[in-house]
Formats: sequence, C-alpha cells, structure tokens
Amino acid sequence: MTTALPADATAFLTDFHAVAEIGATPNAGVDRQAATPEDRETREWFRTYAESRGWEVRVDGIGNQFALLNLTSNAPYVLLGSHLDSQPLGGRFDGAYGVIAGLHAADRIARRVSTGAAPHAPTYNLAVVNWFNEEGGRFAPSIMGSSVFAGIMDEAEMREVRDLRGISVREALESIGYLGTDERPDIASYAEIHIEQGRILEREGIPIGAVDASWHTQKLDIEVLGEQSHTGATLMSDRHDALLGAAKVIQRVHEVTDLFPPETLVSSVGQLTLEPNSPIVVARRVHLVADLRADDREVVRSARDKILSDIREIEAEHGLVINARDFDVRANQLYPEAGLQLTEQVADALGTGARRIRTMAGHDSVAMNRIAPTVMLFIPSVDGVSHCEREFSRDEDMVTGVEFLTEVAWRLVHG
Ligand code: HGY
Ligand code: MN
Ligand code: MN
Ligand code: MN
Repeated sequence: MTTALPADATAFLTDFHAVAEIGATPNAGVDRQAATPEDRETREWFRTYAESRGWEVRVDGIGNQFALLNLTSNAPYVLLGSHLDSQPLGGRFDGAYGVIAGLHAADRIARRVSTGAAPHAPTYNLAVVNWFNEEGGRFAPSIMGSSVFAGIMDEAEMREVRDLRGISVREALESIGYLGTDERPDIASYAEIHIEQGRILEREGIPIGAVDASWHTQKLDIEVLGEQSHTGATLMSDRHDALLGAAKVIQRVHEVTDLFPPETLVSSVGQLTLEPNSPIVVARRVHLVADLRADDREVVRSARDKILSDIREIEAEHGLVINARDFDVRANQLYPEAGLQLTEQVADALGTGARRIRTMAGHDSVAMNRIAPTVMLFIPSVDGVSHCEREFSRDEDMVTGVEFLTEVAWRLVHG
C-alpha cells in the first residue's frame, strides 16, 4: 500500500500532469515551441494559476511572463523560474517542471507568510517567471527571453529574429497575444530547478544536484553554396553539390570531436535545411547548425578552428562557397559559492543530500547568473535522456525537488 502523499505534493503532481497534456504528443512528449498556440495555452494556465491566488501577472517586451507576490513593501524580488516552451517532439519535464515547481513553492511560501510562520518579516518579495523561448528550436538563439532580461541580447533585435517560415518573434508573440509592455521586476536573486538531463544523479542515487558550473557552448551557423543542376545530365566533374559538401562538413565535425579525449567535447549537427530539395536536382544551398560544447573553452575554440580550416578544404575540393559564423556563444561560468552553500544547508536540513554537478545543457540560469546571485538545482533524469519523448523523471523526485526549492526560496526571501 503506497503511503498517501501530503496534499501539497498531490496538488503539484496534479498540476504538472495537467500541463503535460498541453501540446502532448503520441508518446508522452510535448511539442510547445515558442509562441505557438500550445505555448499560448501553457501561458494561459500560468496566468490562471497566479491570478486565482491574487498575484499580479506581467508580460514584458519579449514575452517573458511573471507572477508577482508582494510579501513586503518596496523590495526587489527573489525570482523562481524556468521555461514552458519545448523542443519539437520534446520532453514534458524540461523547463515545465521548474516553472510549476516555482509556482507551487511560491504558493507554499505565501501560505506560510499569511499564517505568521515567518521568523521575521520577509526581506524580499517573491516572483515566478516563465521565460520566453529558452529552447531556441523555432527561433534561434536559445535562452532568448532571459538573455534579453539580463541585457545580454538586444530586445529589438531579438524581436526581428525569424523562424524557417519567415515569421518574426514579434509577429508570433502578437499572434498569441503575448507581446507585452509591462515593466520588468527588480531582482534580488534567482533560483531555478530543472531536470538534470544526464545520468549522474540517477547513477549515484542522489535526489538533488547543486549546479556549480556551466560548460562553454557555441554553435557554428554554416551555409554551403553550390550550383543547382540536373542530377542526370550534368557530368560529375561539372557538379558543385552543396549537399555533398554539407555531408562532409557534418562528418568533419564528428571527426574533430573524436580528436579529443572521450566526452571532453560534445558536438552534433541537429538542424539542416536544403534548397531546392528535389530528388533530381543537385542541391544549390544547405544551411546547417553545429553545436559544440566543452567544460574547457579552449577545447571548443581549438575544435572550432580545426573545423573552419577543414571547411576550406571541402570548399576547394567541390568548388563550393561555405560561410561559417560563430553563433549563440555562451562562455563557461561558475555559479556563486554562496548559493551552493545555501543548497548544502537545505540538503542537511531536509536530509536529502546533494552533490555538486556541472551542466552541459544551457539554462536560463546561465543568463541570470550574469546579473543576480543565482542558485541552480537539478533532480534526476531516468536514463539521462532529454529533448525527446522518452524524457522522464519520477514523481517522488519531482516532489522532493519542489520541497527543496521551497526551502531555498524561503531562506532567500528572508535573506
Ligand atoms: O541549449 C540548451 O542546452 C538548452 O536546451 N536550450
Ligand atoms: Mn531546459
Ligand atoms: Mn532544453
Ligand atoms: Mn566524387
């Protein structure tokens, strides 16, 4: 007989599984790309949750959505959050877990404050955010909303970024009614909880990860230009085949990665578009994006340099023009020691244990860590998979994470 979960835990799981139904895909994933109708539906869910508790909801100029709880007058906000947008055919936990956990942590704190459980009057107010377009699947670069908020990216410029169909961020946000004008809240500190998307916590049986550093990541945005011609009538010696060139670029990215010790550098080309994309036409143009990541920025830099010099060889061999540019570059960074020690104190208080861990995945905390004291927490991922329908985290780990985030936020609010 399973022991009954506390009411708070049941309430969280009910909300989490309800949101997972929005944009649900056949094999338990979700497809809720930025500024799509599915994204709008989760935003409506977020707004209803907040407004039903009397919290103020704001939307800023790049679609970031905030729920504000005023616990004390004239004070900045402890901000909890993550993102509700997903990858195409993505997982239902990535991002969404952290937003719903943030809302439930805020709800528990609001109830504690209203019942006088606070050791003293809160020092700060509390807010929860659903960041716009963390995933960058539809609109690149990724981590867009929080990077604009942190002043790392320019709002006007990001609003004009277009998807593969030529729709701009501005047009897409207008179409779902989320191109806001509201003032952004002042932030005292930021805390985010997220699935690990790796295997370490699961393998070690530890329920909480304290993120102490993020990997260096960048993309290479590559355009291969050849010459369109007939796949039958054109002599092989006359062909300038952009897709053949692109295939060799993809192979070289992988071969360069293999030059480094295993798992030192990770890379993949996950996006490719082809023109004109006809079976009897030699391709004129291919656009592809290579993702390069390493703990050590020098590894990424030397791999990038090697790939660029190999591209020159492929260009000459096939009579192509290949343009490659650095894109979405995020320097590796450390998370503050104070936040790690706070996490370890909460782990002691709750008896959960925690271990320090680096993140290879990008997160909104990577942007927020540039402007505010930041705490980043992980919960285990089953099999370490993510950005796929198979992504999974266990209810008990999610429940532990919400309780943990609540304690972290409680201490931050009474800082
Ligand atoms: O870049 C990342 O790893 C994140 O999923 N956007
Ligand atoms: Mn994420
Ligand atoms: Mn993701
Ligand atoms: Mn040949």
